[in-house]
Amino acid sequence: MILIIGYGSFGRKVVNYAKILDKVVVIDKNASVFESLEKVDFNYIVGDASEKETLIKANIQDADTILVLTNEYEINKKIAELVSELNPKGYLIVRGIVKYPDLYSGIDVNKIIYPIECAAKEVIHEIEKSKLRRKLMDLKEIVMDVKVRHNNTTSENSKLLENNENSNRNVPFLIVMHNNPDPDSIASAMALKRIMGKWGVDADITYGGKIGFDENKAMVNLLGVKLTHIDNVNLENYEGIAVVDASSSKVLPIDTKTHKIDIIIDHHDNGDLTADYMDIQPDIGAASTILTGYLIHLNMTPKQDLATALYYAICTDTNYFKRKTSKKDFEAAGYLQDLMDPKTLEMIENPEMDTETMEILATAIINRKIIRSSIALSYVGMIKNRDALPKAADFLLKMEGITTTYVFGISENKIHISARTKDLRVDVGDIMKRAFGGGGHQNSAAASIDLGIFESVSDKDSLRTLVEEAIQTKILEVMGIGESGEKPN
Ligand SMILES: [Mn+2]
Repeated sequence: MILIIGYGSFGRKVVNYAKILDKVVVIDKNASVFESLEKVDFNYIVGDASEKETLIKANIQDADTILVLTNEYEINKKIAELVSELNPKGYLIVRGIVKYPDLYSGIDVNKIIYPIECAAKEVIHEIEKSKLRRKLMDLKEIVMDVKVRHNNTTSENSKLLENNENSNRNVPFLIVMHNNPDPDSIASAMALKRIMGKWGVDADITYGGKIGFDENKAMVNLLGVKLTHIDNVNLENYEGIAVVDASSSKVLPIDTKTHKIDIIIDHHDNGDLTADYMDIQPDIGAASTILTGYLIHLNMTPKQDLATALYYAICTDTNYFKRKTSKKDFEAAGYLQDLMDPKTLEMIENPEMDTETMEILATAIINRKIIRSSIALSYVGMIKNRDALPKAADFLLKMEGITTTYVFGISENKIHISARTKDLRVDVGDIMKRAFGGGGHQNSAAASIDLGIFESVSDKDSLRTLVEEAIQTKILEVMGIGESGEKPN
């Protein structure tokens, strides 16, 4: 049984819903509130609920839930006291007032509700929705404008087009990802392309640098994402440019001085670019979260491939929710989790390792030199695939007792060094910078230096000794550690 005390406008609403759930008994001291009812399909008692007798008459001991909803707060408090005394097992919900947050202190109340605040929150939620609606209207307008401009130029050049089979002229938009695109940029580009597609506007996706990391390659291959390297793109063929997961000219493969950007959707706060449409939300952990919000608002339930890409993107950009993660990132990931394909995700996260990488990992373990029992240095010799170095540096970090790793090898007349640490007192970014002019973060960094005079050394073993010596000495010097493991004076 649900006992509801107070049959005002709020109580009335609650009674209407509660009737569906269970038998309802209502108490109100004012008989007239019941008289106006056409049909009364619940039990009620006219009386003062702040008096014990009234509550007993309503069989308070049988109530599973008791709601105290009058708008007289002192009376609510008195009733709550009585209720918790007469039916301590019942779930007690009371109406509160923000002005007096301590009103019910000392009383065993299960839940205090603030009806006005609830309504206000809902309004705010609607305002947010209306803002997003407006944003997406603006986005659509810009996309459609580009399409119109594109159609005009295309018809002007139609004769030219007939003679040029390689022309991309029928695709108006180019979505540009940052150099060496990561999962967030790839997924965001995929989502934006889908959205444009829904509006009847085609887009190509391009990137600069390379798609590094086996996980990213696996993502592109397994999800069948069509990407074109910027070197194979003729920018003049496109009428509009959209940029995702970036807003800084430094990380883009196009000259932003000569090419106008129409759309920027990003979550970084260090941007220097502007566009007709800009949605930059630095509080959010991944650009894919912003685009997931777009898809939801547009009623475009993402298909499995896109859902998997967006989910993986949010996971990696927030480092599996350990880095900067907002409520919206969690909500988007929760929404996508039901739509993505866990098997594909598993394959993306654990891509097959090529033989060379495995060999380099093995060499890194065999060749390791341990300094001060926590620093591992390892020279892996000549390598074809530089991506293996950071993997080897990560891998060595898993060894017991090792907190800082440096793995280096030679490729294309350069010595490449990858450094990792889980020791917060060590800043490998700074060490790589000071030692070799490299860079990175506190916990992961890299550097490349010319082989220089070592290039003339043809004997493999001598080269090994020289390179190993030189790199090791420099690193330890910058770290302030002598080879014996002691700090030099
Ligand atoms: Mn991102």
